[in-house]
Amino acid sequence: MLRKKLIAGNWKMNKTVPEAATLAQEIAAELGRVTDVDIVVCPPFTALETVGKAIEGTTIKLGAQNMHPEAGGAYTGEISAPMIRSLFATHVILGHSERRAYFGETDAFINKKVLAALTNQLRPILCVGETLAEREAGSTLKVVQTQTEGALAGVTAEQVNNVVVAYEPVWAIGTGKVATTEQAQEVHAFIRQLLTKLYGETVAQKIRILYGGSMKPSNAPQLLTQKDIDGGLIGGAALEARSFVELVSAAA
Ligand code: 3PY
Repeated sequence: MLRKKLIAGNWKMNKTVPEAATLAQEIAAELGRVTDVDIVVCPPFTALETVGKAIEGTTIKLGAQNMHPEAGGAYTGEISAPMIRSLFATHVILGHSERRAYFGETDAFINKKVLAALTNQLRPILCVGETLAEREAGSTLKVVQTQTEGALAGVTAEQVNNVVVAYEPVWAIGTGKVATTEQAQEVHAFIRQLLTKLYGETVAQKIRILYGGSMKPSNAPQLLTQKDIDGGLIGGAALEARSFVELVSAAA
């Protein structure tokens, strides 16, 4: 089964609106006609509309970095799926380890968001991954299983086609450390096996599983040749057009 590679940029809490516009224009100029790799950019909420305009008419898709599960109401500071959809975004990153660690997000809460995103025609990029302590304790696969099953509870086989999973070992995020190709492929293969158990072979073979955690032009080519690595969720290297373009080339 040939899965089209996907490269998604997670800009995190970076870029003012003018800075985001500049980066988006540069990316659109270089990558706006690419069709052999799917490309998603996920700026901060404040820049969604501006970036959306900069990539309008190109093949590049827009994603948010988070959302609240409710459609609206008294949730000061939060943003809902319909709000994100109204800006023509198609994707939303959910369950990033920074949200889990700094904002106490649980698998149950992430599950609500996944279900709400799907109901609102947003494709979740669901992040899972273990901490260094969990890896050293030998519980990587168990942690990834609990997070994946927890986040996907109640998601049907038909809906899961719209989910992208991102394996992001927490110890490789913002640390410059990257999982070896073997470490990454082992977990990706495990996630696909788990998806096979949950949804059957045909569905699981179609789901894209991205690697995230210090992926950059120097390590991407090797990671992207692995059987179950279908692209990348990119942090730092997505903040500069040149490196993002190189990552997309590595995936082509
Ligand atoms: C990173 O590469 O640092 C990420 O967290 C991507 O989401």
